[in-house]
Parts: sequence; structure tokens; C-alpha cells
Amino acid sequence: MSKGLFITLEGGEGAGKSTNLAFVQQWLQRAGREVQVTREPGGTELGERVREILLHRRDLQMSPESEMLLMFAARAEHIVKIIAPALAADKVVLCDRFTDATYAYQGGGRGIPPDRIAVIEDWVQGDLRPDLTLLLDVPVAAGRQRAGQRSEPDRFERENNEFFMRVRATYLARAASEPGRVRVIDASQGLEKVQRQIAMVLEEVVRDR
Ligand code: T5A
Repeated sequence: MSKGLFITLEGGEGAGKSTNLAFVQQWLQRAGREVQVTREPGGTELGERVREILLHRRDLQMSPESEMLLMFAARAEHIVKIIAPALAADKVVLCDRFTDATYAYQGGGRGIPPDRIAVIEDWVQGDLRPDLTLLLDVPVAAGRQRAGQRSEPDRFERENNEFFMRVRATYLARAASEPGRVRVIDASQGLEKVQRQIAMVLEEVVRDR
């Protein structure tokens, strides 16, 4: 049986995903695992081009449905080229965002019904789902303040607080409905405390797998 493990990192703006990704990677490597780090949207040549359109092409208007389908187009390529082969080679795939982000941003944020997202999820992913999702949770105002230090906001970062409150609520609802897979990390604390929480979850979930 494959020992591959699929771990995703999720959270709203300024939650600290990039900051903590390296910590998770190092933890896994110290535990003797081979790690494939990747991200969404992105991870492949096509995916990175789609990411550029989704995040940085301010001149392009798109409907919520087009936005969602572009996320899944990038994801389909990502699964075939990167994720599935790495899992088949018994690696740990550590992915910065995955389909929970589609439910949170295109579902909660843009208002696409979750059952419509689920249809595409099943079609594109088959039975592929993350084994573990670390949801870095921070109140919207605090997260936006952290993210606000960055110079040029992307297309999502220009949305208003209500949008990000819906995103956060959707993430938390998903965590409540799948508590075994989605572990909520209180990311409003200092970095040391955040990483202590992450290490405890990794210890519990990953150590023996
Ligand atoms: N998207 C994505 C969708 O809409 N649908 C989808 O299906 C998918 C896959 C992707 C965008 O695409 C959307 C969601 C996103 O808007 P992204 O690059 O993944 O973009 O998203 P960002 O939210 O911009 O992610 P980052 O990882 O770049 O930023 P974060 O999570 O905001 O984190 P980070 O680490 O850069 O931290 C921000 C600042 O906070 C500080 C850091 O030092 C940094 O300055 N910080 C802390 N400060 C104090 N205490 C802590 N505990 C701290 N943790 C971090």
C-alpha cells in the first residue's frame, strides 16, 4: 500500500501559510519523509500561468464560475503532473492551498453553491482528498493587517472585509464538519505558539504513517 501522504495548508489572508510552510517541511524532513512542496493555484507550468491570470491580471473581468473553473483547470493539471506521481512514489505532498480554498473563496466568498463545487471536485479529483489539512485561523482584521504590509495587493486581496468574513466562516464550517482531517490552528498567537500547535498535530497524525 502507498505510504504517500497529502497535507494541505489553508487560511485567510495574512494567516501565515508561507511563514509556516517551511516549518512543516522541515518537521517532515526531520521525521525522515521525502517532501514535495507545491502550491495552488500553480505547481505546474500551466498552473502558474493560470495563477498569473487569476491573481494579477487586473484588466480581466471574470465571472465567479469562470474563476472556479480556472482553479480546477490548474488543479487537474497539478494532480496529474505533480500530486499523483509524488504520492505514488510514497512522498509527502505539502500543498499551499487546495480545494478547501475553492469552497472558501469561490463558495463562501463569491457565492457559488457548494454542491456545484462538489460536482467538479469529484470529476477532477476522483477520490483524491487531503489526508490532513492545517487550517491557520486568524480574525479577518488581524490577518489583513499582517498581509497589508505587502506592497501590491492581488485580485483577492482587494476584496472587502465581508468577503473575507465569509471565507473564514466557510473554512471553519468545513473544519467543524470534518474534524479528523481539518485541524484548526489558532494563528492569531505568536509564531512560536502557532508552530507548537502545528508540531502537536503533525506528531499525532504523521508520526506513525
Ligand atoms: N484561491 C486559491 C482561491 O480563490 N481559490 C482556490 O481554489 C485557491 C487554491 C492565492 C489566492 O488564491 C485564492 C486564495 C488566495 O487569495 P496565496 O499566495 O496562496 O494566493 O495566498 P495568500 O493568502 O496571499 O498567501 P501567503 O502564504 O502569501 O500569505 P499568508 O498566509 O498571508 O502568510 P505569510 O506567511 O506571508 O504572513 C503574512 C505576514 O504575517 C506575518 C509574516 O511574517 C508576514 O509578514 N506573520 C505573523 N506575524 C505575527 N504572528 C504570527 N503568528 C505570524 N504569522 C505570520
